[in-house]
Parts: sequence; C-alpha cells; structure tokens
Amino acid sequence: MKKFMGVAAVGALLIALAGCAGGSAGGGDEAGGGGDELVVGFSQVGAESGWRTANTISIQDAFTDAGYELKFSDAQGKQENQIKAIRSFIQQQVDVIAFSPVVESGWDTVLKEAKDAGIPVVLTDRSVDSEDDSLYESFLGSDFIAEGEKAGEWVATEFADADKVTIVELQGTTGAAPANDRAEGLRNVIGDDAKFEIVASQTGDFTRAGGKQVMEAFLKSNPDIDLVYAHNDDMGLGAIEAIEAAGMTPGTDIKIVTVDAVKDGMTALSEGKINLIVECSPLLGPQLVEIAEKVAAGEEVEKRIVTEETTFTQEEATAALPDRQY
Ligand code: GYE
Repeated sequence: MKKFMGVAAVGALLIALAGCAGGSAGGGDEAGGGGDELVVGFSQVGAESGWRTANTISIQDAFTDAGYELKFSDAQGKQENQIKAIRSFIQQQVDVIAFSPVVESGWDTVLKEAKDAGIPVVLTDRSVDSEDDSLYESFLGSDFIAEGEKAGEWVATEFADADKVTIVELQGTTGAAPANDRAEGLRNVIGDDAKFEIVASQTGDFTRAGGKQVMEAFLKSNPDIDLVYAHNDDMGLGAIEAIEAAGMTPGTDIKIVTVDAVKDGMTALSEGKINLIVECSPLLGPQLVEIAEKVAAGEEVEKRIVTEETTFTQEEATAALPDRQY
C-alpha cells in the first residue's frame, strides 16, 4: 500500500510538472499570446482512410505537445456536421477555427459568421471554392492537381509503347477537393492522347470497402482493364481484393496507381500489388499549430502553404517502409 501511494504521489507530481511544462509552452508563445492558452476548434472530415487516421493523430499530438487546447470534432463525412461544429466553436468563442472541408462548395455563410465573430479560420488538407478568400486566413495542404499529374506522368511512361490503354478510375468522395483535383490532374497529362481511354469512373468514397465494391462492378462490365487509378491507397487496397477474388494478379494483370503512401499502401506496393504511389502527407499538425499561433496573434500568414511530397516505386517503398510512421 505504502509502495503504491509512493508511486501515485510521483505520478501526481509528474502530471503537475507536465501541466506546468505544457502551460509554459503555451505561455511562451512568442507570437504574442501574452501567456494565454490558445483554444482551437478543429472539425475533421471523419475516419474514412488510413490517411485520415494519421492526420488526426498528427493534429492531436501537435496541440498536446504545444500545451494548447484542441476542441476536436469528427464530422463523420457530413458537411452539415461540420457546419454545426463550426457554429458551436463560434459560440464557445475559441481563438482559432480550423477544419478540413468534406466537400469544396457551400461554406460562405458559415465562414462569414466566423469572420463577423472575429475568429480567424484556417483550412487544412482540403480547400473550399469560395470566391472571397478573405473568409479564411490560410490553406495548408497538398496540391491535389499536381498529385494527379504525377500519376498521369507515370501512366504515360509506363504505357509509352502500348496502342490502347483501358483505364478505370476509383474517385474520392464526390465533391471533395482531392477527388475533383486528382481527376483533373490525371486528365491534364493523358487527356489529349486518344490511346488512353477512361472507360469507367465512380466514387468509392475514399474507403477500402467502397473501392472493393466499385471495382467488383467495374470488373464485371469491363473485361480488359489495363489500369486502375485510385484516388487513395484505401480504395486501391479494396480494388486489390476485388481483382484477386476475380482470379487475377493485381500489379501484373492490372496495373494500379494510387495516392497517399500510408503504411498499408506502401506494403502492397512493396509486394508488387500496386505499381506506383503518389505521396500525400497527412502530417499537418506541427505546421497547423504554428499557423494557429500566428493568426491568433493577428500576424499575417501565407494564404497558401503547400505540403512537399514525392512518389514511390516498388523499390523506393521497400526502402522507405521500415521508417514509415503511418
Ligand atoms: O488522400 C484520402 C482521405 O483529403 C488528402 O482524404 C485527403 C484525402 C486522402 O480520405 O485518403
């Protein structure tokens, strides 16, 4: 008992110290927090993919490490839930609102409400299509068109000697910026070459189950598919299951290119079941903390901050996998 109390006391002391450290990290905010703890409301898309899980962890960890309060809300894939969450953050008078918009359109009204309340808004990961860019301070995330173009460049090289290439596309969530832009990016590169034919394109909602289901239907109606372009790894992994169930070898009989580069995708790439992955980094937490500090202090930030990313071949995935954190 005595021993237990000793441990408990040490534990309590550690918690108290951690609290102090957290407080001073927040209070030490050079940006002019004046010792106040920053309170940030964040509305996340949901938990549809491995990418999203890694993104949520990155954001939660970064705010915990900085000693700031993060009010985290999961929209479960619904725009209406995000609008509700943003209105609740306004009511609670948080210092900064950040969110990753499920879809691109339909944000002007609620963003105006935040602006009228004097609360700065930061977009992370996905953008909005509002004409008035004074409705948000900054947009931190990937260039999804460039990602689609990188996929397109690989496809053009891989099939340089082919006469005809039959492509099916597993699109992300309908209306989401990465679905719109990754579709556009691929077409920017191969769209003018008649030998490439996108015979089917449908949403798999960025989920593994969605990718599997749509791919099963694609396989039934298209006997000679050469390539699957999946807007994320999870849908590509679902497509692999469907292709294997149909008695074919993914990566050989049907080539697959995806976007994200999460661990499960990289493992499939390293096993030769996927042929190329275009990276999209979910590790936005630390940069979001910095931006939140600045906008809360009324400082100017860059309107657009683009995440740096690469592509992975099978050999590169095998080399990168041991250190891959997500
Ligand atoms: O690629 C996908 C996720 O918005 C970049 O959303 C993100 C995308 C990511 O569900 O896996």
